[in-house]
Amino acid sequence: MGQSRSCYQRKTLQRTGNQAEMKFSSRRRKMVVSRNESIEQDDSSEYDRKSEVHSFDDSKMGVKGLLDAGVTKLPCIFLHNQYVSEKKSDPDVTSKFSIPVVDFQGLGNSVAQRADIVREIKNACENWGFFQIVNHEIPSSVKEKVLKGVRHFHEQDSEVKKEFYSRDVTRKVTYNSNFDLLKSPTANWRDTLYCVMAPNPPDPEEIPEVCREALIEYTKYIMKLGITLFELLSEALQLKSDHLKDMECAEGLFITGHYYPACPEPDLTLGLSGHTDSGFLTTVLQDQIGGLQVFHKNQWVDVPILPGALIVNIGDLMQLITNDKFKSVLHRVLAKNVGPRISVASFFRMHFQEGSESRLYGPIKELLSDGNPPIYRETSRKEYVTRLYNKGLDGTSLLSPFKLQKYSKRIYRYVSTSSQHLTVNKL
Ligand SMILES: O=C(O)CCC(=O)C(=O)O
Repeated sequence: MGQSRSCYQRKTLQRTGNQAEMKFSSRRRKMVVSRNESIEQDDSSEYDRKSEVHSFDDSKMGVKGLLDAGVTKLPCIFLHNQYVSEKKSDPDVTSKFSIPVVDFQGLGNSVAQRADIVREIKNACENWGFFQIVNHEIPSSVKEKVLKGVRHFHEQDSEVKKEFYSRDVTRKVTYNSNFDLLKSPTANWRDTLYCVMAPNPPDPEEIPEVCREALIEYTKYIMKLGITLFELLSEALQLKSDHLKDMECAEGLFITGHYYPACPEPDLTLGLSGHTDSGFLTTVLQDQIGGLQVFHKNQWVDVPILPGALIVNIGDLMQLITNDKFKSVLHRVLAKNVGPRISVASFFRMHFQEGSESRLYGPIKELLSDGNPPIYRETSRKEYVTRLYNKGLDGTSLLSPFKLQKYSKRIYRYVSTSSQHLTVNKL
C-alpha cells in the first residue's frame, strides 16, 4: 500500500482539552499537534512529512499523547509502506523454529552443569544471536516493579513527562518518541524512557520519581547478571572467564523503558523497526503482550512469552570482537491492538564517557589464526559511539564501516520484498 493512498479517506480529528470533535474527510490527512495539547488533523493541505514530524516532536506528547487525544487512524508519519504486508506471525514458522531457552538452575552446582550451560549459550550465540534464560537470580518482585515503574512514567501527567523530553544524547535521563524520529523514513508506534545507568549513573534525583527506586534496584541485578553472562560467553569462546569483563564489556549500561500503546491500526505500522543492537549484549524484560520477533533463516520468528524469563541477545560490537563467531541478529516488535506493551531493554554498551574515549576494540587476538584472519579493523570507543548516534533504524548494519575491504562483500543490507519475508542483500 502506497503512502499517499493510505493517507486518503481517513477520519480526521480535532481535539482541544477534553472536548473531542470528530470530522470525516475523504482528502489527505495532515496532523498538527500544537503545544497547547490540541491535535488537529487538517485535511486541507498536502502531506508534508517534515513538518508533521516536527509538530509531533515539538508537542512532546509521544504516541501515548496521540492515543489519549482520541486518534483512531494512524497519522501518515507512522505508516510503514514496506513491512505491512509481510509482518504477520506465521504459525508454521513458529512451530518449526524455537528460540533457545537456557536454564540457569544449577549454574554454580557442578563443573559439568556449568559446561552444559556454556555449550547451550555457545550454540545459541552462533546460530540464533538470541536466547531466553530462566531461573536467573532476578526476583519476580524486582522485574514486576521495574515494568510497573516504566508504565507509571509513561502514564503520568504529560506536563511532568515533558520535562524529560529531549534528543540530547549527552543527557543521562531522557524520554522521547522514536530516538531516530528526525532521520528515519517512518516512525514507530512507541515511546521510550532512556537512562544511562553505568559506569557513571545519574544523580538519583535526575531519574523520574515514579520509577527511580525500581530502576536503581533493577540495575543492580542486571549488572550482576551481566558479569555472569560475560563470564559464560568468555568460556563459550574458550577464553579465560574474565576475558570479556576485563575488556570492559560489562562497564556501560544503558536502560530503555519502552511503552508500546495499543495501536488502532496495527497492520499499518511497527512498534519497533527491524534492527540489530549496537553494543556488546542486551537483555530484554517483556510483559505478557508479546510482539518481539527475531529474523532467523530468512523468517520472522516470534519470541514466546515465558513467565519470569529474560531475553538475551548479541550486539554488533560483540560480533565485531568475536570476528563474526557470535551473531548480532535483526529483530523487531510488531504493533498490536492491545496494550500498552512494556519492555525494559538493558544494553551493555559504550556511550560518551569521560576519559576512555580512545580505548580500541577489534577482533580478540586469541580468536584469530591463519584460518580465521580479522574481518574487522579496530575502532575507538569515540568513533563507534559517534557512528551509533548518527545512525537511525535504517536497516543497515553498524558494522559496515569497520569491515576490512576484502570482506566488505559480506556487508549486508536488509531489504523488503513483496513476498512474505525479508531478504538480505549484499551491499
Ligand atoms: O521491546 C522489545 O521487546 C525489544 C526492544 C529492542 O529490541 C530494543 O530496544 O532494541
